[in-house]
Amino acid sequence: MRFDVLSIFPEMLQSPLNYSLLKKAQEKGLIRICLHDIRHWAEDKHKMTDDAPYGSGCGMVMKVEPVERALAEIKDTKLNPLVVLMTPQGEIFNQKIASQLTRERQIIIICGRYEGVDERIREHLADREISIGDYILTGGEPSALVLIDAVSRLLPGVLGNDNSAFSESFSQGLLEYPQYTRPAEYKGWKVPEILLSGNHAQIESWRKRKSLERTYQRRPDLLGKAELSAEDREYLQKIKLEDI
Ligand code: JCZ
Repeated sequence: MRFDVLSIFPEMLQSPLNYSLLKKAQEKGLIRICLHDIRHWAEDKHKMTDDAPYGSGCGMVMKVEPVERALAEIKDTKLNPLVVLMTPQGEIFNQKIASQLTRERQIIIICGRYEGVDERIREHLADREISIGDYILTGGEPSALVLIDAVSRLLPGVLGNDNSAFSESFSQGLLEYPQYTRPAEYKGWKVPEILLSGNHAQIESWRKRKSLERTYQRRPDLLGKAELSAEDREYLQKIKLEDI
């Protein structure tokens, strides 16, 4: 999978993409991330990538021509690239979208800056507009990092253990159960006895119950879409009645 990022501050992304699993994934050739400075495609002598909005108003708007020229050069048509515009007005990013995007071969991400982008970028150049949540950032770069990270970790070989991507929060639609490691007791704070028992069936059942409790307490909105067994539903009823 190839990611291309268009930004006027590509250095902002350099360091965060070069640690840990994303760094290893690039070294292993599982993903390739190319950062591009939009200014490179600015034509005038001032290398302008923004301009004042038509109809007046404060702030500046990202120009369409440099982005169009950049796309023309970066798009690898053999890979049928997907162009994503990061914006607060896009569909809200989630695990399902991350999973859909793993099917792409080239994702080109346009990061806006200033007060926003010329509407024609949205209309004519982007295939998809994505927001990482309902809050306003100074630019699209942090969103691009989030998208690349969330998509990359789902690709085969990126995580050490192929199963770990799936057993985590959201994949079954539930929040993660509590985890502990040594020591078994610290300052009187104890690890639940059951986890030390070695009884794997009981541990699995405890974990599932904790996931259900936590999801009910913190994110009841997730329960509607979660994949629940008859046993899970029964336990959930009990939680609701006892109001755990
Ligand atoms: C350009 N400000 C691009 C995206 N989810 C989210 N929040 N904020 C953004 C975003 C903000 C921006 C630009 C200027 C994206």
